[in-house]
Amino acid sequence: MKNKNIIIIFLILSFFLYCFSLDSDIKINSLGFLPNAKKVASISAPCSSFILRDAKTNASVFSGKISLGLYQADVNQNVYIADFSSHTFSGNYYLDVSGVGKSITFPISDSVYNFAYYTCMRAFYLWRCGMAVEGTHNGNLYKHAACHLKDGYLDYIGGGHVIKDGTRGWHDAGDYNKYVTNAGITLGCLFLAWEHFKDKLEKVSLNLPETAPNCPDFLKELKWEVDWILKMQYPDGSGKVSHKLSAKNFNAFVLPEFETDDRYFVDWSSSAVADFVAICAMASRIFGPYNSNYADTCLRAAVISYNFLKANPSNKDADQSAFGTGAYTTSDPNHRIWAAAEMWQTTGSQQYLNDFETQAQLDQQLVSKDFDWPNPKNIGLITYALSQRNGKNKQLETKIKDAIINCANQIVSDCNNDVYGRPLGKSYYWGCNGTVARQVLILQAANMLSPKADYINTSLDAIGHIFGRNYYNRSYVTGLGKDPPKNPHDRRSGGDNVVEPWPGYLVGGGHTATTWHDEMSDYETNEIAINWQAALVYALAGFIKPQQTIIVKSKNQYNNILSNKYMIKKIVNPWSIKILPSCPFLIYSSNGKYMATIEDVHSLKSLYKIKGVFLVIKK
Ligand SMILES: [Ca+2]
Ligand SMILES: [Zn+2]
Repeated sequence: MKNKNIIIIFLILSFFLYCFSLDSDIKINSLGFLPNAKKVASISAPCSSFILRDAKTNASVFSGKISLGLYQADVNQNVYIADFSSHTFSGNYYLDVSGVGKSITFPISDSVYNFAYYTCMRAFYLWRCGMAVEGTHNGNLYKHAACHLKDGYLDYIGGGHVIKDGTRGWHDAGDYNKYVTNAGITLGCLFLAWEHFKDKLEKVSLNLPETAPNCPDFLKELKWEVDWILKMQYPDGSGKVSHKLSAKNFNAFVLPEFETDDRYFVDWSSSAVADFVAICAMASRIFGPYNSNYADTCLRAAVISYNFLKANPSNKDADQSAFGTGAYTTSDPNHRIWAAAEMWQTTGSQQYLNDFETQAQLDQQLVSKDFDWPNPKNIGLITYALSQRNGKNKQLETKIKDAIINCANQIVSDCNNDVYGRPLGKSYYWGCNGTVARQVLILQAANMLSPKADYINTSLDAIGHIFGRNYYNRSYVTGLGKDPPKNPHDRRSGGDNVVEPWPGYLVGGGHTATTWHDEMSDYETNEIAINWQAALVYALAGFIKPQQTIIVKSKNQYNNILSNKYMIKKIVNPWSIKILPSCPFLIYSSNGKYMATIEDVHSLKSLYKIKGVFLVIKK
């Protein structure tokens, strides 16, 4: 009897082990695939063929042979690639790999990246400093009260123990401080996302509080950070820019309103001044159509600091000796060249073009494949290469365009040589997941200069790697995709009472291919940060499929909409309600009650009976 029980227990355990191992070797982008794009999975177990099955009916819809396994030393694995790119029909599917098992179920659809984009962009809102924020994800409510309202003291930049307004902005990372040279590349990436994908982004509602009237939601969120950046310029009119606004030391894992140490404007650095110029110049041209006063304010500030930079040509680091928080120290040439490029693009003024071209001609490397906050130069080079303005030195223009394209070709090649489709190849270090996403800037820029399917497919490989086609078979983004990080190094997640971490945040990743630790204390591999997040938002922004929204106020309008195959969207603050991961555009009643997904068209007719304003999306 006893033996029999043991055998039964053994069989049950074996069954669970079998179930657990079902998908563990089939690594795939868990967000899914666009119908006409490349679709591959990496399988870390011997196999020779696979079947793509409909998730509902289990019917075979496609089958294929699997390529010979490739050994890759950094993961110490033989990995096999299943390619089902030629299956282009929308639906929900799984891979059935003989001898290995079944993959997770994943969608093929035009809208697979919509919700990830929405959530990752909303993550910036949830990072806001200086106001209360709240949002719901997977049924969990995340919130904190207004924080750091005393930002900050002037002691270290002259002015004594007196407060000057330095509120707003985003918390930088897992900590709550605010650093200009990291805000630089962050806003640079996000402004480029706007300039490259404005047609899509301007249609997406992010359900934000009204903190920037007349601005589309994407810019509304960016303005919260630019508002803060503007306050980092010294009040003395010199054009100097404080390097950071920070407490003296990192603090405990509590919600931000409970972090009450005094925070200070820190000494200026020339790289902070240059990033300030670049950001304010971009802000001026991008906010111009929506808020001309703000655009003027940004440009005036940029000119003052640009003149200061010109008058002070040497690199100057900030004196941070009183501070133990993030240093973000870097030498300034890569920042100065970016500042000149954005000043020219915004104003068209010859002096800035001369400054940019003089520096670019002296530059030995130009486009870098691997770049982050210490080197925002690529953003300036992309701005220059794609600029429609006249007057460029043709020879230099060609050289820079070629450098972007050559760099993109190298990224494509590195990606195709990696068994997990990692465009950064075998390069691992602090924050490298952010760089994996950031390479999409170069790929998309190359695609605008010289369109090629490889650039798009490699961009999608970057997204695929981040969302599950990797050694871990896990998403690197909290709250999204398969088996996402549970314990990011994030003071809000560690300081609240919700088990699941704050949603939509990319973690930094391992310093080798196999040393990521999903532990809160591991800031080296499991922190979150605005610069990585911005790169991910850029990467996703190119692949969303937004729908036009209309506010419905009459029965006639509603009937018209039904006949034209529009779909209804939410009404009041959908963020306060559970949102289904597969679909960002949901239907709510005016009291905030969830009604249906947009795909549930049959329910539309009954909905109008409920009082309230409906948003409607064109199919
Ligand atoms: Ca928590
Ligand atoms: Zn704060």
